[in-house]
Amino acid sequence: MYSLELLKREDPEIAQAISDEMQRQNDHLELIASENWVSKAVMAAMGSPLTNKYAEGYPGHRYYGGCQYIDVVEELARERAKKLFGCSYANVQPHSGAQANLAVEFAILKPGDTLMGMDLNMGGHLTHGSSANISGTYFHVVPYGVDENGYLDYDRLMELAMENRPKLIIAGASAYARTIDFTKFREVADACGAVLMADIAHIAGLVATGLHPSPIGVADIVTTTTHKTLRGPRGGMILANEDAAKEFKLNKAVFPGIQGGPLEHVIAGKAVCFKEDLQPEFRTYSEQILKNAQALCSSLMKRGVKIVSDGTDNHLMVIDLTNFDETGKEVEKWLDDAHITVNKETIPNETRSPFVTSGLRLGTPAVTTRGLKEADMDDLAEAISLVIRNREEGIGPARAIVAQITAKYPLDLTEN
Ligand code: DSN
Repeated sequence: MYSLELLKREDPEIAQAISDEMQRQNDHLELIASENWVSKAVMAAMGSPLTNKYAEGYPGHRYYGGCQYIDVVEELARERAKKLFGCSYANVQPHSGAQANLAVEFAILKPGDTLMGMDLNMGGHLTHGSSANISGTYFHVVPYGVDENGYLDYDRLMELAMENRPKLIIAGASAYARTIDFTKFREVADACGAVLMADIAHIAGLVATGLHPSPIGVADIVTTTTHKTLRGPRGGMILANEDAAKEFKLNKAVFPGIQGGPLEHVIAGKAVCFKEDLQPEFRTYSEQILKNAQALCSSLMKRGVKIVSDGTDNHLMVIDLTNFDETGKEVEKWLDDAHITVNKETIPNETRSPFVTSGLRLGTPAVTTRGLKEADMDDLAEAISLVIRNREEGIGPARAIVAQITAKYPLDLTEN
């Protein structure tokens, strides 16, 4: 529902920046594992007059008048989310995954209580107990990690949990390429008496389509974002079964606990996205994400590029650059110059700072939405490997490969 022409007349500076960003998205190949492109229907819902409405509270229980149509929107979003994931409770109000996680932490923990989350350096997330985040400041954090092969170390997790008796364990990651065994987390949580939360922000689309085991019915509470593999608007969500939602007072933890007015235009976008995700085409799309990840990963390994844990089970992979004596920061910049967008990433037992790193994280959800297939992944791996092997000299030849791929798969980012 947006009109760039109108914006050009009203605010040419912002219109120009948006236009430049659209050009960048079209000219670059997007391999940031957490990014994607929404449909025009999702975009239309987000750019709608729903942004004008305050609706603190929940459907049927609002603190403002005039919410009858907003209630329809939020109820549809909740119902579709429950159907998509097979659970009986959904809170679609968290503004982001970070907000969803903070709400759960607020619901379960008191300041000083013990929280276990995956170490940020090993692939975890800021909100799982990083000292730079509120979760690592207000709570006592015991991080867990991966073994020498890059796989989650469930035995060590059990030992740490029994020693430290956390009140909350978070299962989930931002840069972990292997299947997460939620039942093992459940065993640990039961053994030490912790509440188990699964953060499926990265793998939600794979979970919804049955391509990754679901934590629903295993974890007590599940959080996610809606803009990664789910291909929806930027936002968060909390899922559970009704009993757990009541026991932990999850609605209250979101509002008024940590948020004010919900973003109903975004919630409308979530509803549209969940409807799309319930269609058979979304499963086909998700299968292609996995095929592309397998193809990209094996094409890189064939070219001598080291991958943490020697492969992937999901939509992402982490390159270990130590054998090329390069940093993630350098290679991210060179790849950007070659029109390939990635992000630097710490590797297990990282020796460099998170601003420098020894690795790169790559994911296939966005290029799969763009239409790329397995054969294109081989070309893409060649471009990436040219840059890793030849540094600045590899940028020109890599960019030529990217130009061929982007011309073959143009993006349609035009107005509706
Ligand atoms: N920034 C997201 C990611 O890239 O994984 C997580 O918050």
